[in-house]
Amino acid sequence: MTQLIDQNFLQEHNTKQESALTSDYNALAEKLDRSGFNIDSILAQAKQFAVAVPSWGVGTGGTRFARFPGKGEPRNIFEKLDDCSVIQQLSQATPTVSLHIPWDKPKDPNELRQYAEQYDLRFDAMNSNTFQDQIGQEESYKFGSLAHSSKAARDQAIAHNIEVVELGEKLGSKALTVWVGDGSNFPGQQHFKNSFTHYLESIKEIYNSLPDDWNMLLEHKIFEPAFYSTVIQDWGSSYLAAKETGERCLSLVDLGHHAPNVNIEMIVSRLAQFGKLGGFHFNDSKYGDDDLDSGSINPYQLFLIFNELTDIRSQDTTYNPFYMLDQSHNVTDPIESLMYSAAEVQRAFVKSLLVDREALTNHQNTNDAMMAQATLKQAYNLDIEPILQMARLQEGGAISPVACYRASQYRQTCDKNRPADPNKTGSGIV
Ligand code: AFD
Ligand code: MN
Ligand code: MN
Repeated sequence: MTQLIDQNFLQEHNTKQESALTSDYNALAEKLDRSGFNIDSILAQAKQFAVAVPSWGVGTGGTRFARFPGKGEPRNIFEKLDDCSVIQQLSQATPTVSLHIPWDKPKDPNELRQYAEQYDLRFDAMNSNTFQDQIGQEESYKFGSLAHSSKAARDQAIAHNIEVVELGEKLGSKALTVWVGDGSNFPGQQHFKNSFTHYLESIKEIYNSLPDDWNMLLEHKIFEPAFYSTVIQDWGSSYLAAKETGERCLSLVDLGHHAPNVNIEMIVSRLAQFGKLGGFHFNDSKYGDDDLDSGSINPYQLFLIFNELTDIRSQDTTYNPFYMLDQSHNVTDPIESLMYSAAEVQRAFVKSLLVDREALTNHQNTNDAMMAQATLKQAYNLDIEPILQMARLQEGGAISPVACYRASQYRQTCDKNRPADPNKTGSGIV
């Protein structure tokens, strides 16, 4: 396997921290043991945890006002995969990449697949893009795509999605994520029922072309780019569309795509109860944004979401939704943000394993509100960092990914080897 961070360098970096880690780990083992948890079984599950990296996340993002490019940014999908391989090598929690087409469209899919294989990277869900016009395209998406009032525009968007599925098959992907910007900016601009009907017809056509072992994931978003209404605005619309379309059509929950203060963990529970929770885009948000680093604003919410997922898995061990990060990094080095965020999601997952579920059920059944919430807090307040560090160490990653990455000078090397394209402007979002 090709590794871009020198293995000896990585080991040396780890060696300096290993004895401190061992003593922290043993102390935590003793503490967890007192509450009836075996640390090695938690460690084994932490090692299994995986979340996909979005290919679009390794470039520096931007806002509506400007983009301030970072140094040594990847200029094509191969360089993006190089960066993804570094994220995986150091964090050991991100073995897959989620591609966005046409941004990442390869000339030769086979070549791309082999390029990923040298790093032991695989491809997660494929993302189609009908929220932007592409050069040479006949119909414009200015007024929508899969839900457009014009059949020609809808057909073009359907054909694009089918092409993405065909490409994904060649790359070994097993899912298509569909997010559309369709919606309206003014009351009266669109007929709600008609545009939803068009959307349903379109996704059914895409669904019918899916291979048997694929899933289709519908991503809803409350607003933006449409500011009055969006066609798939909320989990209700998403559920209805998924239910209408077919068994392998599921809802995807992007943490940033809800109204402020919405109880996302309850949405998770509702969708799962009715067999329609297919996947996640992890990120965080404070106001109406949807792209901050996972766990950076509300880590308790992330924990509560995983608390639901672990509860669901305790009843159905085969349940395995798609996990992806979906963030835009404007002021940090994207590689650092993605490594850190993957670990934050993994942390929420590990803490959810440490909830005393029997006690929680008893408190719920006896209506002991104080002890029910305290049971969740008991797990949430634990410092489980030694488990994450040990998982990374034993899998060949870095005890401290960000520190190791900085010491490796990877970004500085990229800065030399990847001269920026002078024709690219500094404006616009990802
Ligand atoms: C935009 C959307 C959505 C989607 C992503 C990739 O808000 O989160 O997943 O683009 O298509 O950020
Ligand atoms: Mn998303
Ligand atoms: Mn988003």
